[in-house]
Amino acid sequence: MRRWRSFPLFWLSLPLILGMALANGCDEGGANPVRPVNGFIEMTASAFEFKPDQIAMEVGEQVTLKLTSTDSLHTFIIKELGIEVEIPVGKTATVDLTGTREGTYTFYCSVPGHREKGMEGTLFVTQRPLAPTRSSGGGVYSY
Ligand SMILES: [Cu+2]
Repeated sequence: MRRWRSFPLFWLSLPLILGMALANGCDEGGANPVRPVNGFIEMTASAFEFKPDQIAMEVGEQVTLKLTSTDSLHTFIIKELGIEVEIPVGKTATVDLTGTREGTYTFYCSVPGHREKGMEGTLFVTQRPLAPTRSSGGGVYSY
């Protein structure tokens, strides 16, 4: 009988526990990079963040990044890839990421002070996963 008395307490605390877990999940939402949908990734720039700030694609994938600013002039820079575009308010700036090589690239806004306040993010370019079907013995690709 005593066991049953403590039972409701458990159920009462359950939403609390779940709620905390969910809140945590939201905080870490940025940890899951956004992937292209139909070849596009849409991103907004505002003072002082990119949304999403983590994006991912595969080598050889055709990806166009669509950038819009919600407040003032921002830029989108990836030094290693020679990408430098301005994002004026009211216009969509596009960046062609097709053919980007495997790697992890940092992008940022070059308007003075913006990067320092957090306007940066990461582009992950990964190899395509190997096809599950293997034609010959070893199971490892040889070139
Ligand atoms: Cu900016």
